[in-house]
Amino acid sequence: MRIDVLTLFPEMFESPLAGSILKRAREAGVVDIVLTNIRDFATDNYKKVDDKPYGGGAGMVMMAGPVFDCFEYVEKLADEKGRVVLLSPQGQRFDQRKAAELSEEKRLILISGRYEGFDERIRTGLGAEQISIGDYVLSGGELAAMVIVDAVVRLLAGALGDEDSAKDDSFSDGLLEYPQYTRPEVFRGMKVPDILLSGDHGKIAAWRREQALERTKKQRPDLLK
Ligand code: 9D3
Repeated sequence: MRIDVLTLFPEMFESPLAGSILKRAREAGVVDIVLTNIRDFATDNYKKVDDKPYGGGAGMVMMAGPVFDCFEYVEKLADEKGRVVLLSPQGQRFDQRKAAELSEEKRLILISGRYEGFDERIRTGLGAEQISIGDYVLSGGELAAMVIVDAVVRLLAGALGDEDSAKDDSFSDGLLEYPQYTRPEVFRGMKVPDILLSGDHGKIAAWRREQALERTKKQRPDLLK
């Protein structure tokens, strides 16, 4: 997969991309992630990429020109057309299903914004879909883009060391994970449940299922509906 990210803050992506799974996936050639700075496509001497909203109101709006020029430059860097995603509080909520869907694509082009939003002609003109990562206010689209990159890339074949771990994740079966323990058997007086030490794999699987259900009911009843 190739992922292009258009952003005013490419340096924000450095640490996340240097982390273990994303780093390994890139080194293994599972994914190619290319960052392009929208500001490089500003046309005036001040490198201006935002302007006041027509009709008035607070804040600034991302100008169509620099984003369009940046997009058209990036689009030509590879043959594949790509699915265009605008990170926006107005978008559809990102979830594991959307991550799985995006992981099927050959190319993603993610556009993160700053300021109060994008000139509407960016969305309509580029035919972009909008994605939000949740109902809270971020300072910009960069962290949202990183969340999407991380969630998508770990689903790509060869990205994880253990091929089975992605499909075992919470949400993949619609339930939260069961409680996990590792050594020591007793920690500060708190003991590992006997059943996990019993060696009875049938009973262990049943216990885990029951715990997962119990937890989901208590913590996230919305997932059971
Ligand atoms: C006053 C209205 N605000 C919308 C809720 C303005 C506004 C705030 C923050 C507009 C853009 C932003 C920056 N956020 C994003 O670009 C963003 C975002 C988010 O804030 N929450 C969840 N997902 C996303 S994806 C992009």
